Amino acid sequence: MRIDAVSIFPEYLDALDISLIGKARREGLIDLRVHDLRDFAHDRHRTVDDTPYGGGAGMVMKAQPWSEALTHVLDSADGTTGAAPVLIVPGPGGERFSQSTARELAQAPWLAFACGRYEGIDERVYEWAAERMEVRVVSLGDYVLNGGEVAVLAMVEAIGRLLPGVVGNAESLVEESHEGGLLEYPIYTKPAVWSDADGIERPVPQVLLGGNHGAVAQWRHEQRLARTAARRPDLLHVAATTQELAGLDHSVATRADAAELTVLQKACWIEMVTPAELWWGAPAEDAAAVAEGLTHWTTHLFRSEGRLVGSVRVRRDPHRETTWQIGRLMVVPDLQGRGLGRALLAHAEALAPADITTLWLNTGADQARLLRLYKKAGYAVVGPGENAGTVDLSRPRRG
Ligand code: JEH
Repeated sequence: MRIDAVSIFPEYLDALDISLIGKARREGLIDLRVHDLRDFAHDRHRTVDDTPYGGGAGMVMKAQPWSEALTHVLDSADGTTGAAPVLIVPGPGGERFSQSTARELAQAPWLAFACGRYEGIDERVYEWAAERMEVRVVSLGDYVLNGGEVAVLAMVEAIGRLLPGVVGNAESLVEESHEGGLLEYPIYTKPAVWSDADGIERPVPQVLLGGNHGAVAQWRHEQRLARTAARRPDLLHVAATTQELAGLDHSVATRADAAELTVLQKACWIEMVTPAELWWGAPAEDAAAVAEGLTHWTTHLFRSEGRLVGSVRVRRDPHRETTWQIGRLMVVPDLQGRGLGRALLAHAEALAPADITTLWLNTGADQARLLRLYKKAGYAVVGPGENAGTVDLSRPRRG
């Protein structure tokens, strides 16, 4: 990937020589070129700012040095970059930068960053640039920095590590934080008991030392839920958005819900035509198997006056990162046919992160009412499922 950055403090970006991004530059995976904006100011003092029209505090960056600097960048286009870069202008009033922004920008062959200072850049620079390239004003978060350089360091690092070959371990990219909408679990390394400087012995949680992989996965999932509830409760409340589910209590399933979920599963498939053994395990699963499933999926529960009436589970496809898997859509038999299933599906779809391009489902081939529901929602059968007697369905995320 080709990256250009323009700044009045080019040394600020020297940090990009270090560590993984520095290594990627030396290996030629990232071609980062930093430009000094003052090289494009032609007066004795190399002036890049002036007072704001209409009054107000501080100084504004002049249009002329910026248009010349960006022209210099545009003129360096080559066979690998395409005609023009995507221009990213960090600013406190921009769209919020997120992991999905990073994923999106990592697809571009050429990015250019314009680091403002003072109160920002003359508005006519944005108009001028937009006539020549795609321009995005992007903010790191809701706090005020003194300029765009720190934002560029953060964005280049977030984007750079997504480029093929930059982060050695491909798995570390799959296992990103926020997967399934939850925060990450706590991590530990040796020694198993650490004596701190006050002589206090701090052991690693026992479950991690036992070699019981199922127990470890369950513990980690519970830790993720507890942390998310404590630090980012907003991530647990996407449910409220779906109108039809507004009257129900929403929660994300924990191991404590496994028994109840097992009962719901059996109730939902009791009238199945096909013998349970012939297709996916759902009706046959015991509480332990259901609990195991909770560690690989985020399962959303809906209750009415405490009673579990419906559930659906979601996750990013472990093998295709832009596919969102939806499964185990269940509504208690006495409430079926009232639109709850459709609402659960909409809820599961709404949970998909922004970079998801494909929605995917698997169901029993004989589940006529579910198949009708999915087809009405725009899904098409794409082939037989992994388990006998099941089919896979999918649809593009946007119609
Ligand atoms: C800041 C680029 C170029 C300071 C104040 C104002 C806020 C209300 N997340 C981020 N925060 N700040 C930046 C950023 C990013 N990305 C950022 C920059 C520049 C990025 C110059 N500055 C300094 C600066 C004006 N205030 C903005 N307002 C919402 C608190 C009050 C006015 C502009 C530019």
